[in-house]
Amino acid sequence: MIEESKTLQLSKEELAQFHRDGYIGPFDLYEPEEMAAHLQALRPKLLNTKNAIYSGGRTISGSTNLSNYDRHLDIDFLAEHITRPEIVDRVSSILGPDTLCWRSEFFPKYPGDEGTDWHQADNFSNVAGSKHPQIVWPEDAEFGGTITVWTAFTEASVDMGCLQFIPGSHKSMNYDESKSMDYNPDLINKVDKDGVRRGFFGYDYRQLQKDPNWTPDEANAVSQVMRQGQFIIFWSTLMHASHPHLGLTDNMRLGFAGRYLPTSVHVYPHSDSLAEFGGSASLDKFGNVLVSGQDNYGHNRFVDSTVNGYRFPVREGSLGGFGLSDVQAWLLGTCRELGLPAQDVNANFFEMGGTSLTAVKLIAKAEQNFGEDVLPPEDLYGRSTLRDIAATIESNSGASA
Ligand SMILES: O=C(O)CCC(=O)C(=O)O
Ligand SMILES: [Fe+2]
Repeated sequence: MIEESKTLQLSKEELAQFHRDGYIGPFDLYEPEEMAAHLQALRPKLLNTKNAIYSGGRTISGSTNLSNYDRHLDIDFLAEHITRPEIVDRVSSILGPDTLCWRSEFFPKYPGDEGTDWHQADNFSNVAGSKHPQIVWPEDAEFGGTITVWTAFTEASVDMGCLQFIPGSHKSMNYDESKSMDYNPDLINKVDKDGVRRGFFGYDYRQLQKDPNWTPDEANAVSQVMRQGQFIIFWSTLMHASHPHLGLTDNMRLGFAGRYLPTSVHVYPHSDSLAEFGGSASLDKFGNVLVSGQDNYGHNRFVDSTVNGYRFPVREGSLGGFGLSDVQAWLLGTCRELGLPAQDVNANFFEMGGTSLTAVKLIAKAEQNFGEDVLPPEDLYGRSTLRDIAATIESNSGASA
């Protein structure tokens, strides 16, 4: 069991690549025939929005809309999908052991549809009518954004509108999500941008540019061709887009995005409804799904089953499964939150990029969690592998190994 889950974590090399490029994959999840069969069974369920948590009201408009959000809360196959160990273990090897899924979304592209505009999302107030951030990281976190796992429910070729990424672009934002965009569904499929038809589901993402004269560095863009049933993992702060669907085939392209966060992030802290794409929906029935580990913060709402009663399986905190002590697992997760690529307890805090500033933050977090003076600076600087740091905390706090 432990051996099995271990193979699903990202390797040290993959993790380093992810931190450098802002994405990793694609990975195989379903065989194409298997995915095709799931999709066939799924289609009628997608159309039946009776039990969907945002059904009714003003949820439907434009080509993407609120009624295709969070269907993992009412469709069992999607509930299983977002909790698949192949996905969750890889995500939690990036985010730490305690991970939640806060959103899922379909991205359909029909033959002839425009490509998706280049964009980055940090706090997801980007298309929100109210302009409240939808996710808020702890104040001292180096990260922002969310991990997106985009699964190709159909084939995604260049001609059918596969994703495009600009590697390494996830570390600085070219867009200001506090600016507003006008929603104009009449322009969908009608706007040409540097020779390519692109839009953002009725919005024009260029309106959020920090510098109106800047243009994305498309020469460095890479196309993510994926076969049916594969998934790819990327930071939402990565510059991403998709090609138009050229209509050379009658088949649509369908992507399904699951979005993940550590439990330390606040989800929808400022709102009890969503207002996007010209529609709106109450968050009354919304809940996050804990997919791995546990929630030690208590500031988010969770649901433990779908509206139909399917219970979401929770992966054991993927780090805890490897014989790590609680403090070691906490330390690995915390280092990742601080932006360090911590893969195992043999890593050295300073060699993997810890600075005096990150050291101060780590000490403060350790004190917050385990008590005053549990991590004296001289001990942190003297014995700096994560194993040693955890041992220091354990012996000073009386926490058991
Ligand atoms: O599928 C697309 O065209 C866009 C997907 C996307 O922007 C996302 O998953 O964040
Ligand atoms: Fe996106």
